[in-house]
Amino acid sequence: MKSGFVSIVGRANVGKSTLMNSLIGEKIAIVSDKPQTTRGRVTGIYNDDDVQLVFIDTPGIHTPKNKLGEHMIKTSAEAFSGVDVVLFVAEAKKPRTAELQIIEKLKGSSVPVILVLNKVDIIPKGEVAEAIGEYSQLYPFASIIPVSAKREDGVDIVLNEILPYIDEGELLYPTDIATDMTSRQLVEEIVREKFLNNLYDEIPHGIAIETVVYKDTETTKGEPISNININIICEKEQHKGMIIGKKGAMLKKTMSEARADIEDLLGQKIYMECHVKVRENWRDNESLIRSYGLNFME
Ligand SMILES: Nc1nc2c(ncn2[C@@H]2O[C@H](COP(=O)(O)OP(=O)(O)OP(=O)(O)O)[C@@H](O)[C@H]2O)c(=O)[nH]1
Ligand SMILES: [Mg+2]
Repeated sequence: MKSGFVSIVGRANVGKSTLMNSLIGEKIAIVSDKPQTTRGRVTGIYNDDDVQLVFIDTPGIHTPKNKLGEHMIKTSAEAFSGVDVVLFVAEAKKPRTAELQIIEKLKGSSVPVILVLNKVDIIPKGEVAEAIGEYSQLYPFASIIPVSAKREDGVDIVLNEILPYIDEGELLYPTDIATDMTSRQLVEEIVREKFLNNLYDEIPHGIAIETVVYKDTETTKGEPISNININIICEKEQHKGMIIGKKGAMLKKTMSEARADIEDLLGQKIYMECHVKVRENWRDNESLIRSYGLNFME
């Protein structure tokens, strides 16, 4: 039996969470077309007959604009060490400043780094080849693998390249779970994902989900159902209006999309209520950040 930890790092929006989901074959990490979707450490567990890999998806590296951003960057910085392999994800294009800065950080670490060049489905072949050439001059990567995480192309090669660096070891988690996140955390993330997809500009970035009640119970027919009551926290009164929408249409649509995904993931029914609350500038308020569980490194 082999087991080990693999972290996934890179600039925001390059497809780290999409890659993790396709590596483990399950949708655990939320994905959106907006940068800074992932806010903390998200684990995804891969199992086969003789190996268990614990993937650690991290927030995209960016220049923080508030205290929440600083927490996110700290979480990412931790992922450069204390693991068996680092997957460094970038788009299959010439490296940008953010990538060059990440490479500088890698230079201080002795962990093998596999470079995953993503989104090859939308990048011309010549550009991909050029990117491989440039990156190979910059750092002694254990390997460089072009993939399309979205189409699950090349993802099996990434798994094969990881295996030589994984030592003999005991199971780290039971083999029937895909993450160590609680149902409550998964629900909060799915709701946030739907708002990221449905709203624009700063509004979804200023949303946090706070669970008030999470109670597993049974319907009158004896089927399992969870009663969930959440607060949707936003930063401004004006944002609250956008979140609720005309005659409540936005809130209704978003919550019904979330409920469908949550019931799929949990494999049971839920009953979910929500309230929208304003907490001015919560992203710069340490005690609110902590109360929403977003202080991952403390
Ligand atoms: N065309 C294409 N799009 C992709 C691919 N992988 C991811 N994407 C898209 O890129 C966007 C960002 O994907 P995420 O997986 O959320 O990126 P991330 O790196 O986790 O982003 P942060 O959590 O914000 O750091 C989404 O719109 C994805 O659908 C790919 O292989 N091809
Ligand atoms: Mg992500």
